[in-house]
Amino acid sequence: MTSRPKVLSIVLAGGEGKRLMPLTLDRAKPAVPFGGTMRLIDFVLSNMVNSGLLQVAVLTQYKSHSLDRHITLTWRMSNLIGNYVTPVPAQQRLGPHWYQGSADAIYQSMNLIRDANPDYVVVFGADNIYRMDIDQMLKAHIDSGLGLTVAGIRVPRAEASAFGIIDAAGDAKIRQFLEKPADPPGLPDSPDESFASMGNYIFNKDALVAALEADAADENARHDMGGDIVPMFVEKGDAQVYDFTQNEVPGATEEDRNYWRDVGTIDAFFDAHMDLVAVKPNFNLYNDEWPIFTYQRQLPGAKFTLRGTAEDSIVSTGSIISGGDVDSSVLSPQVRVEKWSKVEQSILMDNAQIGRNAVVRRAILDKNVIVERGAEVGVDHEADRARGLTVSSGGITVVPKDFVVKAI
Ligand code: ADQ
Repeated sequence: MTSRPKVLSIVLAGGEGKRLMPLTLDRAKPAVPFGGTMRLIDFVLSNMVNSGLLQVAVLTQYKSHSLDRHITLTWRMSNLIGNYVTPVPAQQRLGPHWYQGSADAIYQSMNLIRDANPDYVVVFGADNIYRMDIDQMLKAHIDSGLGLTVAGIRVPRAEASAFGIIDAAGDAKIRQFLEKPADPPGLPDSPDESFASMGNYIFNKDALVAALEADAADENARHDMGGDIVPMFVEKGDAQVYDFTQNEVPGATEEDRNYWRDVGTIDAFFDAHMDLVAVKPNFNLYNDEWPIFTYQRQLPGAKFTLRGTAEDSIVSTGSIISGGDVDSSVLSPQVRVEKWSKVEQSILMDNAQIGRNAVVRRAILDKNVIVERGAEVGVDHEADRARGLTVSSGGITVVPKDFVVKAI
């Protein structure tokens, strides 16, 4: 029997998520709630655990309190057999600064790599919605004999400037890598698409350590994984791409096979929720062959009274729909929707309270928001802005945590 290679997984969870404001006002982006009961980081951690990668370090930094609490409550597994998911806060160990970029975050946590002494290091981002069997990518990495494998996916060229763009000239070897180019090149067989990095990497341990040390010594570097470390491997001809369309996850449907979304903006975050509530969802949360794990509080089931309805929606535990109508929406636990109110195409996070005769349309309500009797959100964008609410370029109104929307 060949022995299993030793793998340390690192999740980069220090992103600020400025473009998700105000949802990231007082929480790190990976801690932003998603899909009613989950948080963004649950997707990568579920993928790791389902892939059999059980030694995971989560590097946190920015406003990490709720992220640390979530990881500790949800993800602290038994350490009896030496496996663990552990949050590692910014340590300020090597110099006066917090992590400067994602590469610096790993460099400053080098002791973790030294202690674990793995053959391979899996480094994944924490902000994306997808299912992936990472073991298949690891096998492709080991077979290649190269120092780095980057997961890649085709994206519309119009959106590609937000990503690292890969030129693999037809085979797997990466010829060129451009981090967030202003004018991303299209693909030879599909000019309106570009091949993007998913921000997920597998390294040979020694090659990663050498690259991080070279990067740390370079005063002009941004100390960024996509901006500095990946190009270093590409220049040496030591990087390949793993095409995500090769990845097979059990229980995937025709609709959600190889689904991957970056939810870095309010509009993308909103659209990914709408993908969940379609009758044939583009992303199927109900695939229990590859479960997405999260923390669940003990709450009674959702209750519908006084002819309250919900159609094409997710309604989480502890919620009460008392006479209102909910359509194409995602409701977190303990939401209340009162008589004669309407909630359409919206995301209501924990404990949102919708009063009688209120209307909530194409809106995201953060935790504990109260929409008072007769008040409206998302109906008149000028009125929304006048209250100090954010309206995205796609026309989604965002109400920050604890805000009270009064009737005008
Ligand atoms: P971005 O997501 O824009 O692009 P970045 O902001 O560095 O890159 O975030 C990557 C991951 O690292 C996220 O999970 C984030 O939370 C985390 N992170 C950022 N700074 C950190 C820090 N200082 N400490 C710890 N964690 C940190 C990246 C790649 C692109 C790729 C896209 C895909 O750089 O090449 O196309 O991801 O979404």
